[in-house]
Amino acid sequence: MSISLTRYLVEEQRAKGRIPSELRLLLEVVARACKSISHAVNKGALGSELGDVMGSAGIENVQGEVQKKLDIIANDVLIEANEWGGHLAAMASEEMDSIHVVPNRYPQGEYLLMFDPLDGSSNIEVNVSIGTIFSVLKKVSNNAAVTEQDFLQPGTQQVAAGYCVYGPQTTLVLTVGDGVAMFTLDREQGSFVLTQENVKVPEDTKEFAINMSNMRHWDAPVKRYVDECLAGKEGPRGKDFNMRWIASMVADVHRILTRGGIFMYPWDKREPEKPGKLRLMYEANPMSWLIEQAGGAATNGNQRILDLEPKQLHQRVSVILGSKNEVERVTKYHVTP
Ligand code: P6P
Repeated sequence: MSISLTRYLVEEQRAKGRIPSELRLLLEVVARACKSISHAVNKGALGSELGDVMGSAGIENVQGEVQKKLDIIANDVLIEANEWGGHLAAMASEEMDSIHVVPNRYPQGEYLLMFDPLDGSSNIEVNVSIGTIFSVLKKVSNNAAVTEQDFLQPGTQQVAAGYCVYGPQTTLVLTVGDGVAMFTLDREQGSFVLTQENVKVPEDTKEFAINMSNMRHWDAPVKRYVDECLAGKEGPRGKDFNMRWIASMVADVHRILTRGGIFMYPWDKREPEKPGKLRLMYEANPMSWLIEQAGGAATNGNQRILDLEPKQLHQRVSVILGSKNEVERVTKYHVTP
């Protein structure tokens, strides 16, 4: 008999005492919002009631990236779905400069929700998988007014993290600290059904993911690692490697959780003042926790991503994550060149 997301979360709450009911309710609301986003994404250019949803909204977000209409739709869906439930104090999003405090007309809860509402949006108009990434923290300060400071907690403090990938299937991938579970959307039932649990990332791999066009800008340790992969059987690794780069972190991470691999978006010389391209709070931290919960590893080249003390809500970070032995090798090249 199939197990729904609801039943999985009730078991995590009731049988294992892993999560309180407030967090279970929050995760159910996030999953429902992902279903709505999946519906909007699947309509693609047919989403005509919203005008050119596939195209640009002509607005730049805090990252300086031009927002696609679907980015904004996804952001609004998550905000509207989550603000009335009474389990959140505030939300933060890649698409919003500052935090969104739950309006006074609704009860405030103890959780903080962060998300990248539609990651990989450069793939929207070419019909390639994109996704929503989310991370949940608890508000730990006692001050009544929730501020950005409340969000600045290391990734080890997350109480739930996950993503929903909108691809050939819509799949929600989640951890509450009890391993990683995958739920596939059954469109006939309209519910997420458990299709894999205790997901494990193989410790070794022959597949790496990086944007090779940036090679001339990389630091020496990354260049050394990739050169060794490219040298294949005749080189120091003694085996051939395959390369993938979907330009959608959700899709690349989903592949790694499914069959192993290493994903790298390292610091490079193009914008040396930036530690990396990807954002720590709502991309790297949730993905790193998922990978670690599945037996993989995640560093910024020098240290564990989940241990990083955040200084700013939208701060960026260099990301190396996936199969444990490969991540350790790249990290070793950084630490002891
Ligand atoms: P590039 C998408 O914009 C994203 O944030 C990640 O999902 C993806 O891994 C990366 O950027 C792709 O970056 O420079 O290869 O387009």
